Amino acid sequence: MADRKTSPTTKKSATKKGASIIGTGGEVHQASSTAEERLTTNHGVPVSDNQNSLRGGRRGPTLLEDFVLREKIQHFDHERIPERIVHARGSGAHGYFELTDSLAKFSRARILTEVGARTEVFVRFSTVAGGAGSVDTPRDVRGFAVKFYSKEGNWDLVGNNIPVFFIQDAIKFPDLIHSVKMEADRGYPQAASAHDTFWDFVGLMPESTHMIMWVMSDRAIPRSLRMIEGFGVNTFRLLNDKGEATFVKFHWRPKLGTQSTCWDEAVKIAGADPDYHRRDLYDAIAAGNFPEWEFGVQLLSQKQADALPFDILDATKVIPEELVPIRVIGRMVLDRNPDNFFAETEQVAFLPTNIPPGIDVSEDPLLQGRLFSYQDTQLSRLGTVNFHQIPVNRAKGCPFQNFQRDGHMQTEAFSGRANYEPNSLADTGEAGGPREDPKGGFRSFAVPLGDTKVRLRSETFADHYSHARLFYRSQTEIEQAHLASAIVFELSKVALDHIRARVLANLRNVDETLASRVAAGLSVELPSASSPAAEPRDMDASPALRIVGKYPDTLAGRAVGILVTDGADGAVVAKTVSSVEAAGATAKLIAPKVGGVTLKNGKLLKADMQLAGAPSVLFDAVALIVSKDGCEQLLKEAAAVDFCRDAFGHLKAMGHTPEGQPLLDKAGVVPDAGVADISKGHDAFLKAASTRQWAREPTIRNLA
Ligand code: HDE
Repeated sequence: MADRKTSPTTKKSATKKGASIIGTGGEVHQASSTAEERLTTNHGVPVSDNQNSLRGGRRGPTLLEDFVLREKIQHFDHERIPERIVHARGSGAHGYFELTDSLAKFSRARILTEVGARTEVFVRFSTVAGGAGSVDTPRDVRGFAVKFYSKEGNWDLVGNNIPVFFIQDAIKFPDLIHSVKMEADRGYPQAASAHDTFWDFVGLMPESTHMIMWVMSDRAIPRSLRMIEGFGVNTFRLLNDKGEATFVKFHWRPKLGTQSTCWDEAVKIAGADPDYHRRDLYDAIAAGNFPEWEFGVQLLSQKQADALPFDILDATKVIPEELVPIRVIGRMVLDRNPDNFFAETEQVAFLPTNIPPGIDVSEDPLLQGRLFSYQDTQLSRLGTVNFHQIPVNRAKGCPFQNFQRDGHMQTEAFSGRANYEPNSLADTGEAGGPREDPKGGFRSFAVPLGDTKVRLRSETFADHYSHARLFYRSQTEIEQAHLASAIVFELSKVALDHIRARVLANLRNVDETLASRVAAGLSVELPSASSPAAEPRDMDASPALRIVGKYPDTLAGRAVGILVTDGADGAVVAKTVSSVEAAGATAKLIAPKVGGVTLKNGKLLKADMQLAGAPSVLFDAVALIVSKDGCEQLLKEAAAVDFCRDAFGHLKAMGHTPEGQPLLDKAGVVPDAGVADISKGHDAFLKAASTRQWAREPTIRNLA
């Protein structure tokens, strides 16, 4: 098959070799000189004029006969396909997975047993609630879907950055999603959970409480897609050669650690750069800063699972790492941006049913529903049963071969007469086609069922609060305050009092102090507690559920914005840039005008960004390297004052030269450990920049 990766017209600019010629109407054409560069219709007819439609006279009507125009416009009219009903907004990347530790004792899947083997992957990160054109930084769950092109067929691990889910049974999914999406009559809010219908659903479905703790935590406002954890969420099984089963939970851990934004910052980023996460991922990969994750598993025997005080088939429960440790068995590196967003990121179709032999599903009722939903949704999105033939979806690690034929957009021309099985055509020398493989093929674990047919939730799913309590109580004080404040924010946007009251009544079962904090933050009376279906239990705290303090402080993979003015000291600028880059971060020079500034030594310094388009929310730390006159100019510039005020308010490290002090004063910046004079050295600034200044927070914000 011809290499379709690049089309001649996009890869090689016709302007290079093509000559400009004057058209009949005096217009300029870029003419091709070779057949390879020639613009054609979709059917290969060379196009002579791509500027003018065919008309009855120079000023006359357009003719129906113009098939070049009609084909082009018609194709354009159909360029959009239905966006995903959930996870519509996403960003993708290619990379590889490498196994570092064999799970041969537990699984016969080659991808989990061939140590050192590299498997190609395609990953798509996403938000859940917003449409495809929504912003990147709302408070939301992030999808973390990985397609491994394994030698035994594609394996899709379609996970999230949060290890639990809102509901226990797939039958509630449409209700959950309807409640969080834009309200049915008014068509808003977009990409936001802070509204009546979502919290109405939450209050009426106490099983969502644990997930609510996670979604109201800072994990739902990540700093970067390169810095999120990932989880398979549902419990799966591994099957070994002997047919023995082990339960498994899958985990991704980012090498750069997990860091989040502040809520006020996330809101402002949405305006400053709606593509903040997409750009960050693309730029990092383009610059060779390849994001990397460790891949880990939690393994449990049936006996261990039975001994747990909760049901591992219930996706609203987490198995604390302190109870069942994570065994790291591999790593994933994303090292290539997609060539084409639509062809790859938009058309990629993940299916939880894509699992190679040696991995199997569990009876988790949420997962069971997912097994149907994804295949089905691809049909409406991609429009054909042959969506597996789209290059990004193809089984690349091995051939696919069966007797399924025809259908819309069939791109394979299968040869031979055999399109059924069994057949005996091979006996006569013809191609008989593939045959089943009882030994190596996919087999399901022989799960004993023997129950009666019922529409009932198992009583082992009844406890809706213990894990929510575990999560809340395992957080640091900072994180607890953020979580409580996030609930206050969201419930403050809820207009109906009874909805707020019901949520508060449920929160009392999680933790009395949390409920009181939220009630105080709303300035409403605390209602009496709701009656739980099962009495919540106290569990041992799990520090692994925190973000703060979980990963080492680092500036690696982050960005520092350096605001400069005319007359700035070039030596300090150069030293700041080099020390930031040596710490593994990106340095961006920001100036009042993008052309740059004239330094103290008279040299011109080009800027990367203009101040108005580079607010400090886009950076992890900032530096202010200005002259006395330059600072005076900035005092009259609201964007400069906001730059400093926001950096301080978002708990960022701020480096500055003494000349910048008046601007810091005007912005209300109070000296603390995170505000450092860099005219004499960068150590204090770099140290502060590798984390947030949590100690500052109580001085600038009234948290719940
Ligand atoms: Fe999904 N989900 N989901 N989901 N999900 C989809 O499939 C669904 C659930 C997740 O980047 C859809 O191809 C049901 C849990 C991700 O393309 C759809 C239920 C988890 C993505 C669908 C769930 C996820 C999707 C929409 C409840 C974490 C984006 C488009 C039973 C483990 C994949 C599509 C991508 C996408 C159904 C719950 C993760 C409609 C019915 C739990 C990361 O089929």
